[in-house]
Amino acid sequence: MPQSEYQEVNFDGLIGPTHNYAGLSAGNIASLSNAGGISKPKAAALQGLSKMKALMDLGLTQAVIPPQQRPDLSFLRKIGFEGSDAHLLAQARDADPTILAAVWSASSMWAANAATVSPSPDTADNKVHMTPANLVSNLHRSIEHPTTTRALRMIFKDPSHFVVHDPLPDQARFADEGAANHVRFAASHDQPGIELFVYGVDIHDPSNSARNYPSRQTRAACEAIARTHKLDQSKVVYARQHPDAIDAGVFHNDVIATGNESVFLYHEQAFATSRSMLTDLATPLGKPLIAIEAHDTDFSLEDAVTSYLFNSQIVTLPDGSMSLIAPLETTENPRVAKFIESMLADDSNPINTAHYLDVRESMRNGGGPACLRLRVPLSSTELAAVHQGVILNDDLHAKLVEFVTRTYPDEITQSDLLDPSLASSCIQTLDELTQILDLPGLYPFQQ
Ligand code: SUG
Repeated sequence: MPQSEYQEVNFDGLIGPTHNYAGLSAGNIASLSNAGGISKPKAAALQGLSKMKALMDLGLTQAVIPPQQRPDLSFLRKIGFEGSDAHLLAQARDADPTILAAVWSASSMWAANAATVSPSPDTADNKVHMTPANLVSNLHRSIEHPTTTRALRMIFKDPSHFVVHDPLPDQARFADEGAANHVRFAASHDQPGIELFVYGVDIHDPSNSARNYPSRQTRAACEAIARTHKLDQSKVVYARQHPDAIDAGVFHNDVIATGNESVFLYHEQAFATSRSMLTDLATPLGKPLIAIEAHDTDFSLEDAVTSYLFNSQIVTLPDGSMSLIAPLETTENPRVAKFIESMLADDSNPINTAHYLDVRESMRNGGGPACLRLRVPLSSTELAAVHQGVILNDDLHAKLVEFVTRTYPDEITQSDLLDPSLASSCIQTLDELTQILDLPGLYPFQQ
């Protein structure tokens, strides 16, 4: 398959061996309703690897981001727990089981929250800029960014092409959830893009806030990233998440809207911002914006949240057509299934195929296909400068499948989080992974 000069590369988070259901995310309905359930880490990671292989087999370039060191026992020591590993785990459970669960969470699998990415055609210095997300809204996610930053700096290490910024200040005022609240539009991936930043919190306009559930992304974070990434401000658009959508379980914008090149797929209740946003996006694009709006009469916000249609990936295939990479759950809702069918049949948009993938283990924690990946548009020169150990090919895929099958636990329950031998075997597993991906020294325990 000929590689085009410029392409979007998907970096998927490899699901880690400690994947579990702890109900840690307020406002994320799947996370809350599956709290305390039995997780299947091995099946979860194999589902993620099958998704990566499916994308690779469509002719797309696919890469892997390793999971994090979990459990993070150093965090428990930092907040005053002491003694043997068994003692530490038991003390944390007695003090607050959600702290225990936080240090075991495999939440870095949702790589869409790893960073915000601005590709080189959009930035004043023609470099790819990335800002790891501080994820301060949730304890279990706020401990991801040090390792995320290190991993991104190891993968995108060539300073002549890549700038991996420090995360924004670790404060609620700059709460940042990464690419899950960011959509880039462009006539094609190699053209200068329009970057849409979506937020739920604006301290200067508190009136329009969600009431029941937390809003995670701040406008201040969006504005800071647009500055540090050296974006052309005339090509930056800000939009506010609709508070009713957040209250219906839309904790990230990628649960209700997505885009690819000049296609914008969203639900009519996604945004509180006026419809002039569409003009703001279309004017600098240099090509008509193809807006596909799902109406409440097609399906409700609740249908959007349970089916995760908008958490599909829309990808441009090597032949120039677009495909929808959707979660299997979309086929189980007749209204959503019908909407997809008519979208595929409609020649006024370029999406004409769909692939339905089983990522159910991740879905039960509120993570669909798009959550599992960080997209990075790259030129062929930039792609050649990426650490090649993480680029998926048949050989690496087979190695990772063998590794996961041999080393990952079959199941984890919440009581397993007290087990120090599970803790040490998960750490050993990660040690082997850094050899497979050729990322020595990635984890704190290796330094
Ligand atoms: O941050 N779930 C994640 C899901 C993230 C999905 N990502 C995007 N939409 N891009 C979250 O809420 C649940 C963990 C638990 O409950 O065990 C969790 O963290």
